[in-house]
Amino acid sequence: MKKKDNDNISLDAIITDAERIKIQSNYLRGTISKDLKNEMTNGFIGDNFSLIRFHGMYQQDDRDLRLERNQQKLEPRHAMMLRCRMPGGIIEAKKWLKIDDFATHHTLYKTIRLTNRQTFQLHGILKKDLKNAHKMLHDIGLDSLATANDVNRNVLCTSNPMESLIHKESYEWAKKISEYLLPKTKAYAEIWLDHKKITEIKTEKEPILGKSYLPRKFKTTVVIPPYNDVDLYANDMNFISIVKDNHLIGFNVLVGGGLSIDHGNHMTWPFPAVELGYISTKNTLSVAKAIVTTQRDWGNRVNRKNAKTRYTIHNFGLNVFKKEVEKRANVLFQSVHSYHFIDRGDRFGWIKGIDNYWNLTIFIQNGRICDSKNQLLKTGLLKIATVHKGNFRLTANQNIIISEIPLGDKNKIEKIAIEYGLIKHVSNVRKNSMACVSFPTCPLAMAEAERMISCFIKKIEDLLLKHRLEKKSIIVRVSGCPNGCGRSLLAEIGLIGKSLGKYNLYLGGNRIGNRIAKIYKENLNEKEILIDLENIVKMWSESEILEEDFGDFVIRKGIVKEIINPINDFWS
Ligand code: SRM
Ligand code: SF4
Repeated sequence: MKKKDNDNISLDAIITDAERIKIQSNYLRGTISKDLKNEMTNGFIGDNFSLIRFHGMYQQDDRDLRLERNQQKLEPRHAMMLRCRMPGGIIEAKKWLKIDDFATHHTLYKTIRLTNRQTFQLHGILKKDLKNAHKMLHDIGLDSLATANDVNRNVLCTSNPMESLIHKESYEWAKKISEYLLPKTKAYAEIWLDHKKITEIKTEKEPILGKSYLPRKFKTTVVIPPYNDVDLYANDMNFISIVKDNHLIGFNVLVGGGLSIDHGNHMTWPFPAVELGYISTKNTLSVAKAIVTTQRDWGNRVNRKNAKTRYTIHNFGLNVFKKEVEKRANVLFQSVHSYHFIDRGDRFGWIKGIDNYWNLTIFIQNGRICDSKNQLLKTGLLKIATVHKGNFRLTANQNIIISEIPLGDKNKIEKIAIEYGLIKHVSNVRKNSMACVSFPTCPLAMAEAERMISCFIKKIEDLLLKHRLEKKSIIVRVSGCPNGCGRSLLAEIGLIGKSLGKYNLYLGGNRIGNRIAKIYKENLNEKEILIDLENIVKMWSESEILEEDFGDFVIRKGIVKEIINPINDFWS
């Protein structure tokens, strides 16, 4: 008889260390508490290095300092990145004061980084300050549970300040799904909030995730057409809001999106999420549970490169996957209701909601909130947070919306925004740009992303100006490695880092975000990329079709081949 050690897997089947760590973690506790007291190192040791991720932290070191410290025979400068959980990206403005204060006084970089999953990260927290970081979050009703590792991550929801009533209903679902799929272990509260002593816990259960949690990270969105500003096609599980008589009646459910690849590894491929069918809202949680548990039980636990939902669907077939979900949820999917998307970008400047409140969307270059000589972004947002009674909404494009501003406060907020340089002219191409964090904190970075994109976009702006296309927009995205956090494979121009200063250039994503970009050339430096882009942009400026988007143009002209089925077309 094989020994069963957990809800989903037998010990002899455990091949990867990642699986062993989860199973032996005592529901994510490991020895993190003990490790926290170890003053010999600023890092975490053994399994705890991975386990702290389930609690929303990554151990990192500053890669700019690595060599120097190594030469001095010093330990790398370990510090943690903490990622908050914030479904739909909404936070009361007054809570920002504490986040800003913590970032300023207790992190090495003194910045706040908005991510493309509607939350923020604090980089550079020393081990000794970690508990205070969690307590700070707890004091303002937040946490960082399940923002990393093999669980359902921060649930996204279209930012959409205009359709405020539908947004409210959809947002409530994003929160419900997030709570429902959270790990139920008390480990987070015990370790970080001192709720009780950690003892041997025999009775704890993870009814949805199981003791071995999910095979891999899992990502969920709730989307309100026609704005795909959450990039739903990159996510494992998606609920597209269907509205009748101004009320949310149900969702079209799409599954199996994901973007990461391995350079040269044809067993990995990106895939846009595909339709399962329509469900009414009352079935939302049972369908969410059925999808997650099917992926939990059927997902690949041997090879993490093929462990995400898209590979499970590929291995079993979409119909088999769908039937299993229907069986587990006791629901039959109906045909999808019609929906269409027009764009993925944020709508900058002032927008009035149908609730008569005003919303101000502010562009943040790649989500980094800091003060610079041109713009006092961090101070400006802090000033707004001190007077604004409504919310901040973080967008999945790494921007921020000052939302729910009553007419009477509009001038006051605008005055601050202008005074601190928060409102300024930004070109369309810049507004639609995105870069992942990459150097110096990301351990997986192969090339610069965040630190190069602003100058790179300036060069694209110049190029567009030269060809009288300065009002045009192109979605340009950069990722420092093929994990593709900057969602480059859904860009019209996507760069993916290969090595320092070198990128693979991908072209041909579309505006609504459901077409994967195709490789154009490999291993180019910035100069070479710009020479190629100049030629293509020139052709675009001479195009016989005036309003054609750049991504559609490169495909129509055969500059890259359209990817119809990524499994066959991506590497061919
Ligand atoms: Fe990501 C790993 C940053 C969105 C695919 N990602 C990482 C880590 C944690 C590196 C690591 O494992 O040590 C990066 C931390 C860098 C740092 O210093 O902060 C990192 N990912 C980010 C963020 C901050 C990029 C950003 O600039 O906004 C995004 C955080 C989102 C959040 O709040 O949760 C982020 N990552 C994404 C996305 C885009 C998305 O989710 O819409 C993707 C591609 C979509 C997908 O999942 O397919 C993405 N990140 C990855 C992967 C590849 C996963 C895979 O399927 O193989 C890794 C590596 C891994 O998990 O092994 C990764
Ligand atoms: Fe790091 Fe690569 Fe993700 Fe960029 S794409 S943040 S370099 S893991």
